[in-house]
Amino acid sequence: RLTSLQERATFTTQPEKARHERFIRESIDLLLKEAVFECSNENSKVLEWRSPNDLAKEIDLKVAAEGETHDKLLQLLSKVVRFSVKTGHPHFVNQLFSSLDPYGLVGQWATDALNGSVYTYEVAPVFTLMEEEVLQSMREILGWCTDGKDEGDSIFCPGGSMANGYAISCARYNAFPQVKTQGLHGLPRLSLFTSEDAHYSVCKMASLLGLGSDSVHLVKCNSKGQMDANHLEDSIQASLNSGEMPFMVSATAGTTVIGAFDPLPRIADICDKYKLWFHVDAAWGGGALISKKHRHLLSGIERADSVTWNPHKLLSAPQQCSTFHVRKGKGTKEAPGILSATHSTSATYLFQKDKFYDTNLDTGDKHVQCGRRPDVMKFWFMWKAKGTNGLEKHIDTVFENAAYFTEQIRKREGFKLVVEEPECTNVCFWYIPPSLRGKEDTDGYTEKLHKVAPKIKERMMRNGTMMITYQPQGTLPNFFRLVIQNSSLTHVDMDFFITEIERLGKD
Ligand code: ABU
Repeated sequence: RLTSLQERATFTTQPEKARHERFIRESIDLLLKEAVFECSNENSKVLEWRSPNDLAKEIDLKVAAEGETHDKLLQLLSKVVRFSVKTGHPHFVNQLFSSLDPYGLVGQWATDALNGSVYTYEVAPVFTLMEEEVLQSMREILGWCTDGKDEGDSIFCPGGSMANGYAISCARYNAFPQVKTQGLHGLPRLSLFTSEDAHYSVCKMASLLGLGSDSVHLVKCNSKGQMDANHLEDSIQASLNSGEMPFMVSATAGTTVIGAFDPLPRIADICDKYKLWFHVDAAWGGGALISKKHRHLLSGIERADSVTWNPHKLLSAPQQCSTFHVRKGKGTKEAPGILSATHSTSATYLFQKDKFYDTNLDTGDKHVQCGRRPDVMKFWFMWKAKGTNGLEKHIDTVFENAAYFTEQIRKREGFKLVVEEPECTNVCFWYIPPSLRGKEDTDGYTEKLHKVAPKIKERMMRNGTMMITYQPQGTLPNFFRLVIQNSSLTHVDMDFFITEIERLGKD
């Protein structure tokens, strides 16, 4: 039963309350059956494809002056589920997120049931302390808390792109604190560096922050997709020689497509030498830090000034769960810590300093958002349920499955790896259909190969049997990227992916 207090707050008359309660229970039953349990069954479809025109005919999407009945709403809910992509399905390996963690889901539903916003302790006491606990534990895993000292600070962000934007904002403030009040007027022409395979958000955020995407110098990658540290240093020198003022390097730990880890210790040395802010975008690869076996991939991250890390990716927390961390950094007396110093405006209607509790717990002012969903709850609940050991087991399982899949396609006729030894759990490969095999040296081969992955993807989506993404990169023709991030998958699933691609591309 809903408590009478909740009923009073949410609903009006007594019969209305009962009707609403029944509706909520029926909706939840429907969602549990159709969106949670049925679609994690491998015999169900990943999606039921419809063209946009046909889809618009299937679901009455129009909003109108009069409301719908509960029966009609339940029918609509069922259709929304039916025609949505089932990202919890074991054969959805299309994106850097997948699966539906049971504890994460309950945490997510608790978040929605409580409908909170985290900016002050007074409206979000539990979530405020929960954020502090989870973020501090993440900083410990980053290797930033030595001898019991933790000078770092962290926030939850609406996505990894925004987290990278926070990094640019903090780095720029660190170099030129006057930017907060005076903007870019009077500053030298600033420049920053990231690899050509880094996430596009670095350029996007440089534009948003008024630096312009031309201020981002793209450093070459080696054949494994890792930033070439020699080219980084050459680029910094060239930028200095042209009169620019370099202020930051954004390295990547787990690139979006290839899954490469940049050489963090080398990049840290270069940042020390030129006094540049060292950011690591570990949105994708950060989860590997939890594993004793795989954390070496991020060795050097303990020297970073800031880190982006998305638990909704490799750690499979529900969408969205993104975090941004700063190791330490200058603040001011009024705004201690660089996140506060860079972003606070001290709105007096929300962040009154004469409250009866410790107002350092009113953490909202260091964010650029005002209202903010408590994304911490689902991750905290998962972490509590599984423990760090359970999270580690998850990471080890997804890496083991990726290694198995890689080994299978390495020796299978018709498959060719883009990178021989993938570092993360994204495995990139070409499928060469029988009609193209042995024709590698003929005219038009690359153009024909470029068309294979889109065609197979189309067949796959029309069949609804699996979803895997493809992309070109640089001069490489379209290739598949399989992302393994769901630890309930087994070798049987890995074998299925291979035979299904062969079935769909047998011509
Ligand atoms: N940062 C979002 C990555 C999207 C994807 O490639 O799955």
